[in-house]
Amino acid sequence: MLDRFITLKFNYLTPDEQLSRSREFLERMRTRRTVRDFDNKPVPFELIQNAIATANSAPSGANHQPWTFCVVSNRELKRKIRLAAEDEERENYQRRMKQEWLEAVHPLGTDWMKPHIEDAPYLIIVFAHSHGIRKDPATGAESTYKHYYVTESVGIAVGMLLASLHLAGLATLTHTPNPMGFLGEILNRPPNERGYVLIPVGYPAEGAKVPALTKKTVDEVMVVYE
Ligand code: IYR
Repeated sequence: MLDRFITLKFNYLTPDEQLSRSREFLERMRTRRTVRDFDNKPVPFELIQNAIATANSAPSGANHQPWTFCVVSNRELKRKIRLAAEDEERENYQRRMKQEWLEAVHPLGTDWMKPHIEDAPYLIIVFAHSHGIRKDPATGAESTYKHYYVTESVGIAVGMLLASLHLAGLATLTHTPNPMGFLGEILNRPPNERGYVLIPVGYPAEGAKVPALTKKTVDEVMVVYE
């Protein structure tokens, strides 16, 4: 961990450069849409790896980086994950969830069927670590240590992951099948890791449709105190 300090290398930009980068980023990010219909066209692996490296550069509580990013392209594993996710979602849509939930998700046009989990060339499944485990190098004995702000840290990292994938010209779906215990079982994750989000990544299917959503304006969400 951090036991020394180095001088920050900070890239001061000219005001023009600041504005143009900021505007360009905004315009690009505004075109991001959650996609639910994927093509099976292959995706260069480096785009996935770079997005995960970007996410891994995110700030995290005590810099513990309490996350694992599982990348699944294997057909049988994708099928298993689809079937398990559909079992949970079928229960959600048909029995488990209240009318208010059904009404809230209705405009998105979703249902329990998740063919995109198999169609997308890659699934990135993010796991959050509830605590850390370290091994004593001398004795090999394992002990646990506490993580801080796990949900916040992983959320920030996932935001950076989605931004990287979008800027790389890829489409994503942030899917949180509830409950997500099956992800840890299928991917054989250790007990301190819990499923956080399942993200199919790829290109949109030809003619893919998205709901005609609008976003709140910046004035609705920003409160300025001068
Ligand atoms: N997880 C379900 C339903 C769903 C819930 C919310 I909250 C969304 O923003 C979108 C969908 C599904 O994926 O179908």
